Amino acid sequence: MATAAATTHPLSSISKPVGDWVRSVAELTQPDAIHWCDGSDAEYRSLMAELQTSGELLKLNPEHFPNCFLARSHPSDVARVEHLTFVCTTDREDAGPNNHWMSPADGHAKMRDLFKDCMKGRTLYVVPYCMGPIDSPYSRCGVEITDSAYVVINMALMTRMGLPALERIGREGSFVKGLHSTGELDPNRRFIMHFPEELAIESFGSGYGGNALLGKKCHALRIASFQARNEGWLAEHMLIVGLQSPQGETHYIAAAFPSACGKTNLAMLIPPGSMPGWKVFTVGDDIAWLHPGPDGRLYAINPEAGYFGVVPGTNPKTNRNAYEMIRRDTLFTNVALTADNDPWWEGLESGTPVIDWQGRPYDAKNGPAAHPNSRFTVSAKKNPNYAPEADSPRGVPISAIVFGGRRRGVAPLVYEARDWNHGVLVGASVASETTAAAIGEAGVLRRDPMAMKPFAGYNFGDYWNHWLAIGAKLKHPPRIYHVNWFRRDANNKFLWPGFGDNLRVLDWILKRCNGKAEAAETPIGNLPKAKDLNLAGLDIAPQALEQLLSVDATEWRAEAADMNKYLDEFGARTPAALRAEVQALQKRLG
Ligand code: OXD
Ligand code: MN
Repeated sequence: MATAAATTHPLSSISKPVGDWVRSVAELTQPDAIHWCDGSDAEYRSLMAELQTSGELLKLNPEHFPNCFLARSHPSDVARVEHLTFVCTTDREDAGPNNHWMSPADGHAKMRDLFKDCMKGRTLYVVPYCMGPIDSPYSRCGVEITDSAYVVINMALMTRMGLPALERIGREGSFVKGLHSTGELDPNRRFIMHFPEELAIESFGSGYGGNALLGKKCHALRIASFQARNEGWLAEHMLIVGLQSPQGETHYIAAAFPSACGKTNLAMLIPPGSMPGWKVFTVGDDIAWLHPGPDGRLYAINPEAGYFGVVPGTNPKTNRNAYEMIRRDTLFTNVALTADNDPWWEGLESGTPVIDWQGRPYDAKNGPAAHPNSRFTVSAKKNPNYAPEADSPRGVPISAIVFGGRRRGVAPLVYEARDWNHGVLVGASVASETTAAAIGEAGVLRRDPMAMKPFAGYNFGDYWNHWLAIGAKLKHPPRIYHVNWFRRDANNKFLWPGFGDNLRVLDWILKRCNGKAEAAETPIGNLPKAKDLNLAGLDIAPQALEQLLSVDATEWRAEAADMNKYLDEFGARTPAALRAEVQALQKRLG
């Protein structure tokens, strides 16, 4: 009986709605014990100890990687499952062709069957959390109920978790209800359901981050995007980075890229040696909540408090900050091990793996040593470039919005939208090659508008309309850009060095925002000429630059036609203004 479950709650701040909900979930799931999380250090240490005793966490070499641990997930549970992720709205059209849909009644019935008695023999953890600075009017709270201690410690690193959140929920009354159980990890009994009209999430059968840490993709993107439309703001799949020029002027940029396309690297960028005086501050690496501010500018907060980053490829050359950051106080998931019990991953460029991510002796015949979607979880405060403004309740003003995708051709290194509405088309046209962040074939080109294909909690037609409406409200809207760090030559080699050198492109963007840089007008938007980019100290062939900054009208005519076809999928919900933007583009292309 749930009522007999041993309950720990030294908390006086449990409001009736939270208490009632926890009680009803306990009745359904029948846990052996209920643990109310207070977010204290003692609680964190005790959960870490329990996870080590149970073998779910392995301590890594304490001399090389102090306070670092390794978790291994089930081999069938290593990424987000988009085909099992549903948005349950009363009207199917509200979820749109961009989401899998189920009626709320069917969704609840299906999940009730899965959750029934699923926590017998387990502990039910109640995890109150706040997405965003605890004292920000832009932040939103939730409570995740889970039977996974691994999820609790991840939520403790990724969100403002514990008593202050519970107290805020008590004051506000409303909160997002997230119910999660790892179930039996059976891929046939795995569903991630969203009920945006009820501010509720139900996730069963997966322990993987994006499916199980409900504050992240489920709340801060899918539910929040729906809420944001009703309330007049935007919840976006964007990093937020502050850039201080050698002249001491700081601007903030928000940038949307599909999963595993380098958002964390850009958010933690290290300026190349040939660009002295630049400073970079990370506000966020994955999600931005954007609000029109009282001065007519757009302000951003990062709802998260930690990073759940892709590990492979991280090394002192690609991202020294991240490399240093994850050498202590970090939780690794699905990386390999060296003989010294150090974590190892492809692209580390030192050490040798002896145990693969599944705990087997490493054998190249079995594939990569670390899973391509292996992850680190670490508190944002460990980032040497953590922006103090990341905790500011009012957020940071955004000067430019940057969209990007992973494309071997067509999209140039950078171009600038003509105005906000054109920028909405630029964002809506983002296309990218798929990556290991989601189950399915990698490397397939797909449309991923605003990098939100897996995360928009409602119909993209309505979503674009909302973007247009937000622009109309802003007296000083950010300028909008598109970048492509991934363009390749005829031999399939990357044309642009990427990483720290991306600052050269951001430098041009900021100069444009300040009216200090020139651009060439093209049918797709404004491009720098090679002379407008700071290329000092960069070894790049003139032909490579020419290719990076070229716009092929034939390719772009095909691109525009494809975009029109894509917009057709959303029928009458596609805004007329977006159609008009494609027509104008086609006219310019001739
Ligand atoms: C992520 C993702 O984990 O986008 O951030 O998949
Ligand atoms: Mn992401």
